[in-house]
Amino acid sequence: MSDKSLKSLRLVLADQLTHTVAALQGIDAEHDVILLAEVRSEASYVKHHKKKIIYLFSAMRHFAQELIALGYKVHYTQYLDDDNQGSLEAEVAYRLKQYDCDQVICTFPGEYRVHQDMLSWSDTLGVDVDIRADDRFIATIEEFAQWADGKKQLRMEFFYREMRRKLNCLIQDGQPEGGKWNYDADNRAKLPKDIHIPNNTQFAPDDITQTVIELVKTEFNDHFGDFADFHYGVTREQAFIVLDEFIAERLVNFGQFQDAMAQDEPWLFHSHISFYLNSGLLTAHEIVARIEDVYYTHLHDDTLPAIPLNSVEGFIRQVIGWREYVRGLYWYKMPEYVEHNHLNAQRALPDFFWTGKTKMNCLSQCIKDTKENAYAHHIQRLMVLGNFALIAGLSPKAVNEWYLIVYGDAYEWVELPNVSGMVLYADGGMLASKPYAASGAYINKMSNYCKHCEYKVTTKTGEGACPFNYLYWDFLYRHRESLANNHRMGMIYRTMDKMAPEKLNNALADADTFLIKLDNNDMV
Ligand code: FAD
Ligand code: DLZ
Ligand code: SF4
Repeated sequence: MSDKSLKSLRLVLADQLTHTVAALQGIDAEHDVILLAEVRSEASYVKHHKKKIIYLFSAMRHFAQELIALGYKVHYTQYLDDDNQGSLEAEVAYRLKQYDCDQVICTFPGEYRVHQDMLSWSDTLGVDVDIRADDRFIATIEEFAQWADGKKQLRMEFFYREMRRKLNCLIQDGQPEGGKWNYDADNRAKLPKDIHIPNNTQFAPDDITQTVIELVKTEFNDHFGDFADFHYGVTREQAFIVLDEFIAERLVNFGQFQDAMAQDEPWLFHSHISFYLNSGLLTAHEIVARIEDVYYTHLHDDTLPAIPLNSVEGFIRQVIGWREYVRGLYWYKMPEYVEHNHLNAQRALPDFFWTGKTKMNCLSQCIKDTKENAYAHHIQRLMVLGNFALIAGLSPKAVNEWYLIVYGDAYEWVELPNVSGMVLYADGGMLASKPYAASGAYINKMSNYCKHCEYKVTTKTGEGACPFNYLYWDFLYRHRESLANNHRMGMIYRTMDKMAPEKLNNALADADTFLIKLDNNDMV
């Protein structure tokens, strides 16, 4: 517990840029010192995408300026400061002495390794360290554990309903709005040819951001990703503009086209708020309140167009369902979760995940988007990149590291369950009820990628066949023992059993040849 008579050093991490974050609650503005630090250990423990570092450093610098303008005492350690101590612990130790503070107050971090570190600080620093719960999430870690304890199976859908009830969100007279909790079945449309896709919200970099771009060019040039055309918001005000433009221009179509993908269209009808939400510029509570308010305002005002419930419910489910569920699962299952490899996948990550140089157009598109923007939307991450990683048997450690590096919204609490649980089935079904494996037909149904591809999606084996087609059967064949008993996989194994043996053997042989090439990093 913190003692109010003491002078506190209040640590705010790069993903805690919220004015009301726990570490700042009850602050004594006259005496306490707020510390934000750009440190080598955090910026390089994996080689984060250049745009992720630009975004975070610039957002941190803007946040510090706002705090100073509000009258707080702030120590901001810039990356190139001569007395930069290089790690969070060393920074805290040094600034404690510099400002003669008697205690440290921080907010529960987003990564297990940082939390472990923090737990040791009171011993190493010799002062009281108060690690306060992060109340920006809807569910506490304890609430998730209570919900999960004793359950044979954890499923997002049931946890999500608890979150809806907790917030009384989209609920009328105790019943879910419209009579159903989940409208996902309405959210699988392909994009029509002539659909207008609104531009994504962009901001010109200001002086602070320009300075950080120069810093990243010199200090992080060997990291993955492009720095050209940085256009993300870096303040709370800008993050709200992004949210509001999403609500005004894209929410109406978010639901039906949530799973769609299109050539050279990285943004579609998604919200692009994950950078801001995960770093704290926006909070889940305020986003959900805003969306719900807009929904009911439009519903009750005949002069305004109605916003489809499948869009509103679908969006809210992502924010208070999936996001809270993966966070709960992460803390419930760590540290073992990081070690899971249920399908014993051992293959190294092919080089093309970094370069985008592959003949498979869907993958090259998704990697190009990722490299340019530190962003890809959900179905690209899940059904193209993730699906390939799953059916090609790529190692969970390698795949997790890649996802943590390449996305601007990636922190281990949210990245790891999505990758090891949702994509790779490495946790053996703790998060998802079955692997999301799919052949090229799914990608062709949900996108126009195949039209621009050297491979032919309708060819199953042999010359020019789409690799997703034979890798899919090879995956199912390899893992028959562990997957065939899953009742959601039964039908697909019955289909496999009805296949002409020659057809299956051709698929397995093509997969072998392909995987040898993949291991050699030959062009595939
Ligand atoms: P929208 O499609 O507009 O969705 C709105 C919000 O819902 C998102 O901003 C996000 O906060 C939340 N959300 C949606 N799906 C999920 C989910 N599965 N888990 C958690 N939150 C979700 N999201 C991250 O924030 N960080 C990650 O590191 C991350 N890694 C992922 C890795 C894989 C393999 C997969 C399949 C998904 C991952 N996601 C991750 C979830 C999702 O892809 C992103 O949240 C989303 O693409 C962000 O874009 P958006 O803001 O436009 O999202
Ligand atoms: C991701 C990141 C980066 C790139 N840099 C910093 C930094 O310089 N200072 C900081 O406080 N945090 C940084 N982070 C975020 C942390 O690595 C970590 O992911 C989160 O704080 C979650 O615990
Ligand atoms: Fe991807 Fe296959 Fe379609 Fe090519 S044909 S874009 S590899 S799914």
